[in-house]
Amino acid sequence: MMTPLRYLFLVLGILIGLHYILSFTHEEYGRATSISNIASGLRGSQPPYKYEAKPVSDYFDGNTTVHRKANAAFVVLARNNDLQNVIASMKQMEDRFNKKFDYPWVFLNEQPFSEDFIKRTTEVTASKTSYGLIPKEHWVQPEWIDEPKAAKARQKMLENKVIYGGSVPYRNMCRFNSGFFFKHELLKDVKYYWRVEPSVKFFCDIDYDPFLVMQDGNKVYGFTISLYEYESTIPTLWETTKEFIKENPQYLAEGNAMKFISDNGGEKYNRCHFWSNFEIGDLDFWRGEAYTKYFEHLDKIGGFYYERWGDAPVHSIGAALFAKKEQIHFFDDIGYRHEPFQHCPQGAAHSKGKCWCDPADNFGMSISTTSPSFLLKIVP
Ligand SMILES: Nc1nc2c(ncn2[C@@H]2O[C@H](COP(=O)(O)OP(=O)(O)O)[C@@H](O)[C@H]2O)c(=O)[nH]1
Ligand SMILES: [Mg+2]
Repeated sequence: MMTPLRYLFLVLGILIGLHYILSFTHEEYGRATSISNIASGLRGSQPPYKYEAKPVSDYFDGNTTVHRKANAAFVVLARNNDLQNVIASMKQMEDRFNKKFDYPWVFLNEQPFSEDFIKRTTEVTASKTSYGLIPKEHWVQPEWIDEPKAAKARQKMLENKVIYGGSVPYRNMCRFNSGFFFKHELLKDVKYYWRVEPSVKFFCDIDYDPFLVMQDGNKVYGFTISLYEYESTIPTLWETTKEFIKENPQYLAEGNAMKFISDNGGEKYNRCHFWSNFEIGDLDFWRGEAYTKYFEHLDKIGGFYYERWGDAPVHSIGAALFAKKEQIHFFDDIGYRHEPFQHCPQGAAHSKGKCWCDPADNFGMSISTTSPSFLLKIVP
């Protein structure tokens, strides 16, 4: 005879048996009903809020097993009121790259940074941040510039609607980026830099170290977008450059990238330049004798103020003439936007980087084979 108690034990036994069978055969069921899970459910959920560093071998391709780092830093030139846009760029760089690689940030300004700027930019990264004041002589219009002549040039550019044509601060910035940022005290012991501007976008995960690409390949300049400079901002830049080369032919590198910047062996500048709001470069290259002498020559002539020479064509010409072609690197797999253009990696690079940009919206693609970055690749 089955008593009610026996029925109860039988049903319980069947239930426990079923539970064990399901736990072993269905992983999800097992996880959901484990004692620890039920207990943590009672305590409240505890997601992994803290980022856990992956083993270094997970994000270095190939054979690298030891964690190597370059002597490098991000460099951000900004004003206090650029703060919100600086933070937006930084956050993306941190998320896509730097929280794994831990490179320091260096901020430069001709005015002292505000407490708020320092607090917010420190907050958004776990890496070291430093804040530098730019010495006056690296920033303001030098005394050898004939101001009435410069003012006349600015007025003419304003009338002709040349972008930033009437601005002195913009010219100071271009001259500083061309010839001085790499001399700043905070960068004197640093070898490689990555320039980051406010309001830029980084579209893809960067799971390798571009600084090591520079170091291991003995490269001096890295870019993502190249385009044509406005003629009206640099009418005499190439003539001035040719003068320099004529007087100092010893500085021209063998196997240089003259073909990137000139279609007729140096006779004329074709206005191709690397878009310098993105740069990964070797500070020692800019501090070297060839570029230093070149910049001094340009600075004495005064075209930063009598015209509106940008740091992009000046850096590009410097890199193309004083480095070997192979020392200039196209970071094809770094998705990047600075208004109004972007570089969006294509094909396998797009999926590898889990990029969120539209591959059809790619500056290099829109001008296809006339793109300077394409030209650079085919230059023999
Ligand atoms: N401290 C400082 N930074 C500046 C000044 N003007 C421009 N910048 C920075 O220089 C870089 C280029 O300036 P931006 O306005 O982006 O010029 P654009 O990219 O050519 O339109 C950015 O990193 C700016 O934050 C300035 O007067 N003072
Ligand atoms: Mg900009």
